[in-house]
Amino acid sequence: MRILILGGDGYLGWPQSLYLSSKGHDVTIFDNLSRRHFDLERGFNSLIPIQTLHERISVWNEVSGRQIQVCIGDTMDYEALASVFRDVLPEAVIHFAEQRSAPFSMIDRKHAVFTQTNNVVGTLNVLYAIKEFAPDCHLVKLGTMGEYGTPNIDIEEGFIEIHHKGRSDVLPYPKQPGSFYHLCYDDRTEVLTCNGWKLFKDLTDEDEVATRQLNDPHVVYAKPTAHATYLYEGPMYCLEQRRIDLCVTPNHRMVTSCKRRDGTEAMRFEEAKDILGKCNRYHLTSDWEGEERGTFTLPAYFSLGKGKPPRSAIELPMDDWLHFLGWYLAEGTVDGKWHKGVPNRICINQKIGANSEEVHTVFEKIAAALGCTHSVYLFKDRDQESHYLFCSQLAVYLALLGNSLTKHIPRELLGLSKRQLGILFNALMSGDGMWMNHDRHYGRYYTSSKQLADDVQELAIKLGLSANISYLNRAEGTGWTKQVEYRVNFTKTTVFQVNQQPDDLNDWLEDYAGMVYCCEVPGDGIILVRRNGKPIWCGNSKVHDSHNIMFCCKIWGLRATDLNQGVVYGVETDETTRDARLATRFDYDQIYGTALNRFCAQAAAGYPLSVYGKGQQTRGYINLRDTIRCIELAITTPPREGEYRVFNQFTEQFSLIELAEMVAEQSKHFGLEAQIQHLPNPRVEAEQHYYNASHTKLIELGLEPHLLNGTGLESLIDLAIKRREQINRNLIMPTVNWRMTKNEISQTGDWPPITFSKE
Ligand code: NAD
Ligand code: USQ
Repeated sequence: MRILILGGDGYLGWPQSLYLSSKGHDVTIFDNLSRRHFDLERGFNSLIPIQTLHERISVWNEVSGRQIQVCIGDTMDYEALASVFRDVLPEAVIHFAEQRSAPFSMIDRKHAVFTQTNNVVGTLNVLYAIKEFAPDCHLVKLGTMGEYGTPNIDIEEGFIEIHHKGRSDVLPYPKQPGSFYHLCYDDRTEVLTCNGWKLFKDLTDEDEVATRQLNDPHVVYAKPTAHATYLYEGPMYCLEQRRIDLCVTPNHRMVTSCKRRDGTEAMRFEEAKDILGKCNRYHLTSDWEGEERGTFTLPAYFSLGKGKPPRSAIELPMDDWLHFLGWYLAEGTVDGKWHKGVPNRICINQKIGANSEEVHTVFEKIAAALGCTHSVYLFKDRDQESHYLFCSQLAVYLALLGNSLTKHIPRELLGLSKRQLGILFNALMSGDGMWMNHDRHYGRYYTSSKQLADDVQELAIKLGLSANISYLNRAEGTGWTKQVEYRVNFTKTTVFQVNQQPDDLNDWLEDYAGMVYCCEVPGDGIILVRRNGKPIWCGNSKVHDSHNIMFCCKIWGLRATDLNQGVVYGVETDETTRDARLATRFDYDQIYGTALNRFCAQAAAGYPLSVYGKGQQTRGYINLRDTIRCIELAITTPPREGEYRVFNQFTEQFSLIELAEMVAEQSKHFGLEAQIQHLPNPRVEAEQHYYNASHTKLIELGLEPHLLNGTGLESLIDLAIKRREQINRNLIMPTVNWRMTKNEISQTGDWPPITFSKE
């Protein structure tokens, strides 16, 4: 059989290539060598030295007499992929070519975006290449048991039978996409971007959208990895309440909140149609870090007046500037003797009273920094005072921030730290706001400018408040009072419960025909959307490889096997042991090392075994030898045309603590006293949970599992002991924390240096 192995230079892909070549198949490897590149860039290494890909291939040819073809290329590069498909015309494609490390994807936004783009777009290209050049070939895709998470029910093998209202069906477990982009918002929904609120249809490639994670409330802007726009005709789930307004497709992923026993709230995903008519709770607030900046630069100014020298840019202390700007945006105007349309006076009128001293001080500070005049005029009869600054450079800049109908906060200031945004917000509130209850941060901000209302809402959200916008159309007024008035209402309320009365429900299904939109973002796939001025954190269309593969089988009649594989351990196969130069990788580091390989290396090197948290996390495990056999079983019994099938590829399940205890026990045979150390868990995951996953289909096809008995484990520990001098202790400690949006893969030697007794 002609077999194309994507990612054939990796931990699994290499032994798979050797195995299938030894069985007489014509194997071609396609790999971009990105895994090796990561090692070179970061100073990481496989504990067992691995040869270059070309060296490996020639050694294989030497020991077996068989030829493996190689093509260096990237699945993201469709031309390269198309060319290998054209040359090979594969009958089976085995797809290992993904960024597969969970800690790697959690380093920061860049790594998360890379992972999703590489994996999702790469797989889409593979699907298109199959359709275009080899529509009859069988795609075997390496997925992961992790896709199922840890639900509180048995995990079935890909599909689950659902009985609902007297009817039943077998549906994908646990998701059921109907198209590439099937979870979307209507055409009136906006999304918060780094350039402000935008309708989905107006999003450009430059826009980053506001995201957060289920367990991390920090707002982070991220570039969508995909945009979705399509025509939709069918029911929409609508929810309308004082604080929430949504209209989404019924299978949209909503983010609801539920109370834990200890009174804290946990966010979770639920499909819109499943929450219809229920009293759901929603998490409204988030957190923000932003950037502290010491100064604001007032741009240089070139006067049109005769003989006046240009004035260079002026640095103003940022805190003073924000204080002043808040007052200006709320109450200020620019005017004065206009020379050729140039204003030269900034004015604030306000009632004499509690704020007088504050305004005086802030004007004095800005006047001193600019070297201009500040004068105050008191209208004693009206209880009013006017503050004036005479400075064309400042007046021209402020004029650019709009008039009463168009005023706005300069975009770059909305990226400042929470503390500095607080200064701006308080000044705005002192000018045009009203506190109903200051302690509870319950208040309102009034403005005639729609943009300023949007900006103040964003400010409030970044300060951890929930905020929505309502407006009053004073059509019956005259002059300026005829204007629309926007009101930003905010509170500290974090969680909001929608109460449902049987005769007055807040949500319903409504027929819809029109465009629906969404975008895909890294991480948990949560974005901040707004409809009718009411923002809410909500799920996005998180359509991944499996969904795309299933969809392509349906629409194009492709045949595919999705292998949801557990954690793989071990390094030896009958082929890799034929020559030391044919070895596959053995990763023990914090990024690519998986638990059991790490524990064996740690035991060999005299480190404590690094169990994250309680250690009751249970996963499915499989020996490397079984992995390659399972894939052979899959390709020799291909699915029929249009069939998408799923196998759960693991042979045993263990909790981490069980694994660590097994390694500690086996290590005793080598005279080692391995200690188990419970480290604070760097990941966000259930540490104690129900886990019962089905895995019978591969056994039915003839798999005879190599179980993790004493000898298998012993040989792994033995191998690690033989190489323990090469273990780099700086690579072991985990430094990627799921709760943080920026992590360093720092090489830390927090653990004591190893001392080996001379044998
Ligand atoms: P690996 O990182 O060792 O190998 C992946 C290979 O793919 C590397 O050689 C890399 O250079 C290549 N690659 C990555 N992106 C590519 C791209 N865009 N174009 C071309 N080549 C690319 O990983 P692995 O452990 O061999 O895992 C392979 C697959 O098996 C992954 O999809 C992973 O999710 C899955 N899997 C692995 C395990 C495990 O424990 N190792 C468990 C379950 C599932
Ligand atoms: N863990 C520890 N200590 C360690 C390393 C990990 O306690 O030193 C814990 C983790 O917190 C997690 C469990 O061990 O609970 C498994 O972690 P892992 O790093 O061994 O494996 P994982 O991140 O799940 O990923 C690996 C592969 C990935 C594949 C997945 C299959 O890297 O490509 O998708 O196994 S599965 O876990 O079934 O989803």
